[in-house]
Amino acid sequence: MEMTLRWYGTGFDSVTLKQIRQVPMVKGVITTLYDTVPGQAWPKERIQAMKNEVERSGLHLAGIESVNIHDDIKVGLPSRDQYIENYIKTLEGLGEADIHMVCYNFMPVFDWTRSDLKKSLPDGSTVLSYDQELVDQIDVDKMLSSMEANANGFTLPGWEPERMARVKELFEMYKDVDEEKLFQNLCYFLRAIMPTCKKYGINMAIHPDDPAWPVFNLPRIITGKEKILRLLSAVPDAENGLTLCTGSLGSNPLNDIPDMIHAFKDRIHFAHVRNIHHLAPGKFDEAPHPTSLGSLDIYAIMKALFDTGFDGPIRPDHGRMIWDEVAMPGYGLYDRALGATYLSGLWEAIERNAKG
Ligand code: DNO
Repeated sequence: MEMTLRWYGTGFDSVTLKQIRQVPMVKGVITTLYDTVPGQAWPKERIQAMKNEVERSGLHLAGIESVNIHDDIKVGLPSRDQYIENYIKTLEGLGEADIHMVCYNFMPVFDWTRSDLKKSLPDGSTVLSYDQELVDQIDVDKMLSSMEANANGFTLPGWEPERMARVKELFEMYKDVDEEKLFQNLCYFLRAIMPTCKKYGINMAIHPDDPAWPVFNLPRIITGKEKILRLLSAVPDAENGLTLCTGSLGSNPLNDIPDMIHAFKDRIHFAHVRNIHHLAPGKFDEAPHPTSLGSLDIYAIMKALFDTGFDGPIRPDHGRMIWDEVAMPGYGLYDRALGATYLSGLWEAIERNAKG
């Protein structure tokens, strides 16, 4: 595995490449062109400039999170073919720049959803949290303004202001899209891009839905073992794989993540590892990474990744906000650096034990 940190790019992130370079064991970053919009073909010069900037700092560009998918592709409109063509152009640019992993999601309207971006814990830190009862009571507009108001001035990933400005229209677009239709549209998209992925050796890593159940009555299809296995077999190419996000899949306590890792094995192309604390059905806080501080067995998760020979990029995921840091919610430096070091320590112990 390659330990990485997510980085949003100069001008979009409070964390610098220099700081990331100083986190023990972190060798790479996962980044993106944060100011591109879904559906746009990424200019090759910009891809190369992004890569050069990362490499100048002594880090490896280990993959992209995300190349977002245009809603017309998710809804399955006739215009999707044009957007798929643009996506393919972006993949060609990435392949030519020697970038081989792309994380994306297929969630309608919203990417990840939280009801609170700054919940205080007894130790004075703040975390992201989710409470289905609260979400059921608020309307979408209120949700948008509270996400924006609590984001410390940052644009949250997947909550692009241009798209959110037409959120009502987006809901309208999805009104006839049920789970099956969404699934078929995903397969259509994947089948169309697979030849390019093969040509350039690009692994596509779909991100699970977060939380792992439908929100605002929108369909969600990447929520558990059976549904993910269905996708992996519907498009059986090795390049069609998964981002194993423990926090997203782990939001549903019925998801047994080590078991899923064994079931998906070499189709896991990227891993996001973080802990969450289940409080009640549909209600959880994000938690510090160590096993004993949350509900997920992070040791068992890392061991399952090791035992299945996982060799892709991995990153600590959302951290708490600690030590008075001001950053994009979930993406401060300090707690993610602690997370990276903890995960690297677990890996070292697991590896040395395996060697005897
Ligand atoms: C949130 C992230 C997601 C993720 C996308 C992948 O913090 O985990 O925004 O990057 O769903 O496309």
